[in-house]
Amino acid sequence: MKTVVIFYRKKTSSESVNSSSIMAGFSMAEPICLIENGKDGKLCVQPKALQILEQIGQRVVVVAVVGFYRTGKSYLMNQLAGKRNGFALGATIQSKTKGIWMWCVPHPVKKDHTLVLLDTEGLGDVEKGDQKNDTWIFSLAVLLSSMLVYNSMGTIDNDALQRLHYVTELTEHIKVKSQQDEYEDESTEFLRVFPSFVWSVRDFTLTLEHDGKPITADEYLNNALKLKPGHSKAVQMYNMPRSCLRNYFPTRKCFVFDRPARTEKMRILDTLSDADLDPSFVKQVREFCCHVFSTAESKTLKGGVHVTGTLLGNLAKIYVDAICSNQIPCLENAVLSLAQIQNAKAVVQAIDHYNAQMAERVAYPTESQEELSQIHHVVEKEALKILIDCSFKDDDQKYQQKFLLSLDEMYAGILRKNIEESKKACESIIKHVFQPLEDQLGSGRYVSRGGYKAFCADMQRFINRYRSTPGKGVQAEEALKKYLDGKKAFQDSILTADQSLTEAERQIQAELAKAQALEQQHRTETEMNNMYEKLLKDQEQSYNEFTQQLMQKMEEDGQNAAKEYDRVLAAKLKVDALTLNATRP
Ligand SMILES: Nc1nc2c(ncn2[C@@H]2O[C@H](COP(=O)(O)OP(=O)(O)OP(=O)(O)O)[C@@H](O)[C@H]2O)c(=O)[nH]1
Ligand SMILES: [Mg+2]
Repeated sequence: MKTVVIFYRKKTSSESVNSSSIMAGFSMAEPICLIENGKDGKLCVQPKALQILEQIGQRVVVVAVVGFYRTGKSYLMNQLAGKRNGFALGATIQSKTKGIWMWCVPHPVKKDHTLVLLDTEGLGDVEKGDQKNDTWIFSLAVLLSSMLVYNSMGTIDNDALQRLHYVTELTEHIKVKSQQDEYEDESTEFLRVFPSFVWSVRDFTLTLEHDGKPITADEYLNNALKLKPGHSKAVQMYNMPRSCLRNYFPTRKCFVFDRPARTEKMRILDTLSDADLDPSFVKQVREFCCHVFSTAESKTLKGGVHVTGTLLGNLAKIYVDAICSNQIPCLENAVLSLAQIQNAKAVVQAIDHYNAQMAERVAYPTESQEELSQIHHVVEKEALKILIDCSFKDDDQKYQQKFLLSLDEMYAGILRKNIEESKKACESIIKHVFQPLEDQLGSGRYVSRGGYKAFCADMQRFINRYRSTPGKGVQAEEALKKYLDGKKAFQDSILTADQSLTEAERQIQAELAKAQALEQQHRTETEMNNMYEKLLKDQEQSYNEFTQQLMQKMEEDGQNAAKEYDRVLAAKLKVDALTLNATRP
């Protein structure tokens, strides 16, 4: 069982304490290049695309299309975006799309998700010369997507499957762990993170029948993936891509498409409306889109961590950086690097939110400590939510601790400011309220017979007026005490000079003045104690809030991990069952 360790620094003295950053979905008017495949053969993530992804705080469903060049991939992706134009099509025989292009649109079904469409460079272009990047493009599409659409022309025959050798090379181009145990079964790990698989067969001209009986497109695909018994080299060659597809992509679907239009219209396909297209093609495209929208899941990392647009951008960068430095992208390392980048960002976001909101909501000086504490708790709760929602895999709670320490410092600064502002406000109110008393003192009116009584009466009247004046803040009694202490010498000399009083009366008045000074001292202490008590309660409340949010997050993480476990288990069972069936004579 995992032990929950909660780091929280207890504060020592008075010094001590709109999820706006979770941005909504993003709709791009047109696609842009995410990963450039340069002429020098270097892959490079485009900063502009990263900037766009950075702004997407929503979870993403990532659909990537891969396949041979000039097979209508870009056209199909445009259909998913609900547009005729977008990803550029080419009407010539030369390949069009280069690198990996991205189009982020609001998900048409999952309202709080963004649909990220990735259109990739066609594989197998002989003109390109260097085929090395084909494998990387294929691997990146697998690594970044939650649904992979493999697009091909004609039929799913042995030729088509042999051309899909990229899938057999995936294990050479993707590492699960930084230090691989040689006996460990990688395919389970692949199941965790690999996308679901859709094979789209274009210009399909056959009839979906098997032994005279109609079959579905899925059955057509599964029949094509049947393994041959035996162990000869030829059988192994035959079985290899089929086994890989079965093992890595147990969730498979197949769609066949008729030719969209007559030859003369094909060159202007992107200008044609549905009415100009073959109705069966239009229907097939609709069914394909419905399937993608309803079944493509949001992209997750190991442990069921949901990927946002921001994370997706970082993920692309981490993988491409690894490839560029001649390393094999490693799933484990990617998650660790991603967590570091993301968690550091989450701390900054949470701190920024706290600072900005406190600046906006606190009117200095607050009337009471209670008022300031309440605002602090509301904002602190929001900031904690940002931190906890935006961070993941902070296993040693390094980032949470960092945030809590900053929060302590920020709140301490706010408390100091509130005290300072209160002092200033009190001084100004005292100056205004006690001005008539100061005038009388200046004129010497109280130095007379009966002057002491008049002084005391005036003083009490002004004290009452001061106490009922709002806007003084947390230092009201302290500031008053300071003022009254300053007047003590005047009060004594007025008392001494008042000839109307007998010695006994003077004694009584002196005792009374002492008692009043003591009462003021008591008020000041109470004011300070109340503030400290409130601050202690603040700490307790903060601690409880943090614990509660953390526990909730751990519960959610646990649920996500359990869901992932169930999904992987189901997928593994499916693979095993299909393998058993496939090898049956
Ligand atoms: N025969 C046929 N042509 C299509 C189909 N869909 C699109 N096209 C046409 O085929 C040409 C290439 O389409 P694209 O969508 O650019 O193909 P692509 O696979 O993205 O091509 P690359 O980016 O070069 O790999 C264009 O003229 C399209 O209009 C289809 O289903 N069948
Ligand atoms: Mg294309």
